[in-house]
Amino acid sequence: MNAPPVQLRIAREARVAFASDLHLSVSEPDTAEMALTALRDQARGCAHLFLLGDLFEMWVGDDGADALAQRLASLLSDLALEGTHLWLMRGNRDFLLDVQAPQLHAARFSSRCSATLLDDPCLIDLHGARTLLAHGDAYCTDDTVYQQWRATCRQPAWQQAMLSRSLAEREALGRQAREHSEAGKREQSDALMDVNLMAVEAAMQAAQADQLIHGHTHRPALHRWRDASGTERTRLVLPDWDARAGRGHVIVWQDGAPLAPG
Ligand SMILES: [Mn+2]
Repeated sequence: MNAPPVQLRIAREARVAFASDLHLSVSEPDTAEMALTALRDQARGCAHLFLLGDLFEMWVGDDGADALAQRLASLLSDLALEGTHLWLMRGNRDFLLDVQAPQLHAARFSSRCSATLLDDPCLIDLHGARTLLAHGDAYCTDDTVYQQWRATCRQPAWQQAMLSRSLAEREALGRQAREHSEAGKREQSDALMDVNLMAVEAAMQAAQADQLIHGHTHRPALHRWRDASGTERTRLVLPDWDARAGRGHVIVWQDGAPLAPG
């Protein structure tokens, strides 16, 4: 099997910052302040900053960008001016980020951030290691109800139908979907909400990746293990952000490994 090509090579000298699951929302101002401040302070001076999905608690189209989204965009643009390369990935909350439609009269959000949108997953060479970047929800295969929804809401026809609705309608639908998913979460078992290790190994094998970096599960950890074939694998799970719980930080990769937070 031919190894898929890497989309980006990052030299060992380059410091790289990763974050995901900021879940920015005007209803959680403390978390938003904490996340924006940390991004500005910790990503400064890094050669690259990767934001791997769920930047926003809800995203109903690029025309719905609120004051918080504008602040993130200008913060990221400032970092770009200072020389940091910016990369965004969609999550399961902001899956409509950057999706274009004839009815939308708004610039792509990534361009407002001076960032490049990445596919999920995306393979890079990080300090010499083949590294798969993903939001992480695709590997939660035990949650079959969610996977059905994921397949639906990623169909171009579904997305275009959604974006043809008015912004007010989309916001109302988004709020409904969120309430529904919060109620569903409380009823679901813990294991269902985590990644399936077989799905993780299959994805890493297909990409011939040594490392996987993802968010989504809100279970920050650095996992190292050997799979059945004896191949050594690393999986870094990024933290989500919650000011009340004191959770959330930017992970900085330096000299081939993540630095300890703090
Ligand atoms: Mn997520």
